[in-house]
Amino acid sequence: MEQTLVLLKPSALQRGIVGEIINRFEKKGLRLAGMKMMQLTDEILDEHYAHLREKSFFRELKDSMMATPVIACCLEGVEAVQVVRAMTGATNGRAAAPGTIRGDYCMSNQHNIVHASDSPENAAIELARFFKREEIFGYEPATLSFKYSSGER
Ligand code: IDP
Ligand code: MG
Repeated sequence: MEQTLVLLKPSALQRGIVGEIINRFEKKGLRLAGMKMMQLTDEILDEHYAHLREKSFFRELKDSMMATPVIACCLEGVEAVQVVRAMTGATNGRAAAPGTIRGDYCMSNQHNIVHASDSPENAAIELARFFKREEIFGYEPATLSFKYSSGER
């Protein structure tokens, strides 16, 4: 089954909505396979946001991601990457559809509550960046047969 990385950004911690956001993923039926609080560094953000290195907002983005610790989550499910991206919504909270996390909880292009991996390939790279192997847990959900038909699992 597919796994994806979600980071609850400092904007989520400062707003006190960490539980609400995680609750959405749990209710959807995604399995929480890993979760930890961590203080990000310049080095890890240089890697994580390498595609934005040339942008004028890069420094401010990195500073905003280090303003408090973040909560890193590994979520698992069938097609988890695209499911979580759909739940996350467009990058800019003002443009994100109501019903999505960014659409419901923020007004900003930068302070947009969550990071979510954008492809299975990047999810694997990002999970390895934020989690050690032993921090990802492989228990079987008791409700699995009620979440997916046998052909879907
Ligand atoms: P994504 O988070 O929706 O995948 P990316 O383009 O990968 O969007 O950008 C990573 C993060 O960089 C965004 O979540 C947001 O916090 C920040 N960001 C992206 N574009 C802008 C911008 O134009 N101004 C300020 N911050 C931005
Ligand atoms: Mg991205």
